[in-house]
Amino acid sequence: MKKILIANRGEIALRIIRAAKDLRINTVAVFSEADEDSLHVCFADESVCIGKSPPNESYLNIPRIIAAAEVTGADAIHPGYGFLAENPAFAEACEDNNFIFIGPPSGTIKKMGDKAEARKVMKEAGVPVTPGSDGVVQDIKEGLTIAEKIKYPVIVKAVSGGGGRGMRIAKNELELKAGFRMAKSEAQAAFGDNRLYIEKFIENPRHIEIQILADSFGNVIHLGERECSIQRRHQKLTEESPSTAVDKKLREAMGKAAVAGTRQLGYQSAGTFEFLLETNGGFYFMEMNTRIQVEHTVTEMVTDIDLVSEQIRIAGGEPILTPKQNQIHMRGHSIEVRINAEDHTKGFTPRPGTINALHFPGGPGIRIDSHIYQGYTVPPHYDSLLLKLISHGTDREHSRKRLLRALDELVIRGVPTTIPIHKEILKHPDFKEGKINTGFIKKLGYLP
Ligand code: MV4
Repeated sequence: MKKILIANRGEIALRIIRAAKDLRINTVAVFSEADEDSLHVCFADESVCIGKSPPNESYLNIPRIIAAAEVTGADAIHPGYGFLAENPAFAEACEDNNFIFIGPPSGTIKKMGDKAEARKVMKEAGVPVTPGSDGVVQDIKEGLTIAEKIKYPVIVKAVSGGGGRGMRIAKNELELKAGFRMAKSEAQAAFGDNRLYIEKFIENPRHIEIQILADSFGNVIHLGERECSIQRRHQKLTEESPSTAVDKKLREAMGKAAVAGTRQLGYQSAGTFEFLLETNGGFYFMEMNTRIQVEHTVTEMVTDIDLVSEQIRIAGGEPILTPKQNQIHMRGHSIEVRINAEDHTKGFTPRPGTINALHFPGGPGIRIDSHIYQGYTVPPHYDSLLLKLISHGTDREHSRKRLLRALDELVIRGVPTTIPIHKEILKHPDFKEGKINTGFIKKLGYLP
C-alpha cells in the first residue's frame, strides 16, 4: 500500500493522515467546497475537490470518490466514520474498482447492517442476545405471540435501523399494537425497509462495547471495553475505558463473546460489539459496528495500540502488530469528552460559526484530536464536533481530574460549545462514583 485516499473530513481525516504518515504511506484528501480551507486538505500530500458542500454532492457521492482515487493513483480508501463508512455498496465499489477498502469485507458490513441477521449470526456463535423474535416479525399477530412469551416490556426495532432510529417501546398489548404500526411506517420512510423484529426491553442498562481486531491470518483479539452510557438522543457525550461496571471476569466473558462473534462472521479489520449490560451483570449483544469509532481513542490510551494503523496494516494483508490476546494489557484509565459547537441549554442545537479565539490545553495525560484552528469557520452542512479531549491517568480519579484541569485551560470563542455540560458531568457525584447508565443525561434535566 503506497497511497491512501481518505473519504472523510474533520478530525477523523486528520487521524487517518497521521496514521498513514507514521506508516510512511502517502495520502490524498478529498474535500467539498465548504472544506477548502480545512486542515485535512493542508496535511495530506494531495487533495481533490469532489463537489459542493451538501454531503450528497461530496462525501456521500460514491462515483466522485472512486474517480478521485483513480486520478490520483491511490491504491486504498479509508472511509473514516459516518458518511460511507458502513455502506456496503461503497465497500463493494472499492472492491470492484480494485481499491483496497480499509475496513472489513463488504459482505460482513451488509450482514451487520441487517440487525435481525446480526442477531442470528451472533446467536449461532454463542453470543448472548436478548430474548426475542427469531428474525423478522411478519405481522402484529406474531408480534403479540412473541411478546406474551418473553413478557412485557418489549422493544420493536427496525431491521435496517441502528443507532436508536426506528424503535418503539411497548409495556402492554395495546402499546405494542400501536407501536408496531408506527415503527413499521417510520422504518419504511427512514430506510425504505419496513421489516421489524422484537426484543425484550432491558430497563436502564449500561451501554458497554468491546473493541476487536481481526487480521487475515486468523488472529482475533479484543482490546477490552468502553463505557458509553452517557448519551443524549443516541449520541455519545463521554466515553471511558475501563468501565467501573466491568471486572476482569466480566471483561473476559464479553471479550470471549466478541471474539467468537468475529470468527463466526469471518470479519477482518477493527470492529466494535455493542452490548447492553443489566444491573445484575447480564449482558446482551445489541449491534456490531464495522467502522473505526469516534471513541476509539480511549482504547488506544489504555492499550497503547494504534487502532487506525492496525486497520491499515490488516487491510494491506499484514498481521496485527500484537496478534495474541496475552500481549494485550490495559494500563490506567482514559476518559474522552466530545466537544461540539452547540447550545446545550437549547436542546443541544448545532451552532455553526467562526472560531475567533482558541487555546488548546496540554500537559501530562492529555490528548486532543481536532481539526479546528483560530479563524476556522464551522460549516453548517456536517456534524458539529469540534474536538475530542482525552485524558489518561493511573486510575479513574486521576484521569477525571486531569480532564477537568484540561477543560479549565481550554478556550474556544465565537461559537457556543458543550464545555460547560462536560464540566457538570465530570463533577457530578454519580459520575464520580461511576454510578451511570443510559438515563444519566435525562436526569441532568437537559432533555425532555
Ligand atoms: C435496547 C434497549 C433496551 N432493551 N434494546 C438504543 C440504540 C440502539 N443501538 C438500541 N438501543 C437500545 N436498545 C433492548 N432490548 C435500550 C436501548 C437504548 C439505549 C442503548 C444504549 C445507549 C443509550 C440508549 C438509550 C435509549 C435506549
